[in-house]
Amino acid sequence: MRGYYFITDSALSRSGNVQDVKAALSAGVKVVQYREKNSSSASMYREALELRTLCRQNGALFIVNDRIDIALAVEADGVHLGQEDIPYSEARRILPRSMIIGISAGTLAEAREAADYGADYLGVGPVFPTSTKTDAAEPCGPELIRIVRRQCGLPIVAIGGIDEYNASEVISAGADMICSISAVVTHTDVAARIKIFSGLFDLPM
Ligand code: 3NM
Repeated sequence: MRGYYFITDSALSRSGNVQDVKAALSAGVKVVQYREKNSSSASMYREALELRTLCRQNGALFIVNDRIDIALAVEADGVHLGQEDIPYSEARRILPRSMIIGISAGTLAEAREAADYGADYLGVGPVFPTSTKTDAAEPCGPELIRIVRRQCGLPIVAIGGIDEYNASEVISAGADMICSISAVVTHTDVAARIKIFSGLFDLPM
């Protein structure tokens, strides 16, 4: 799959996660990740259920960041796990085989390890400096995308500090999908912002 990978951020959002996801789906997004760091489990469950329904109605995959319990409860399509989250092997053991597991990698070693485990896709980043994720590692640059593209067979979602000015470079380096949280959800017209990024995939490389 190629295109824009949408991630929610209620702390940065102007209109809230539900409105943002509706806008993303209207812009043609086919993968939505629910990433919520500041809510109770009860409100996460309710919101995830609503988002999951919206995604299903629009033929988009619904992925939950970190929270395997919420993902299972709402029958999400998958989970996304960071290096500090529950290990891949445990997640694979708990989750139905059909559920997607994406793993964050900030180095080639992490990408190779995730590929060896059998992850379904890689989130590679932060590509550029970002203030959205407070504990983000050192930026890896588009060069890591290029290297991972050559050395691992997995789909790559590039993330971290990507904006409309540097996104083409990341796509040319081999990213299958790109995500840009702050450059999208801090704006009032989320759909229009996404279309800027998804339009870059149509350009000749
Ligand atoms: N994960 P922005 S960087 C959620 O490197 C997240 O794994 C990252 O936000 C990683 O597009 C990041 O605003 C934040 O820079 C991305």
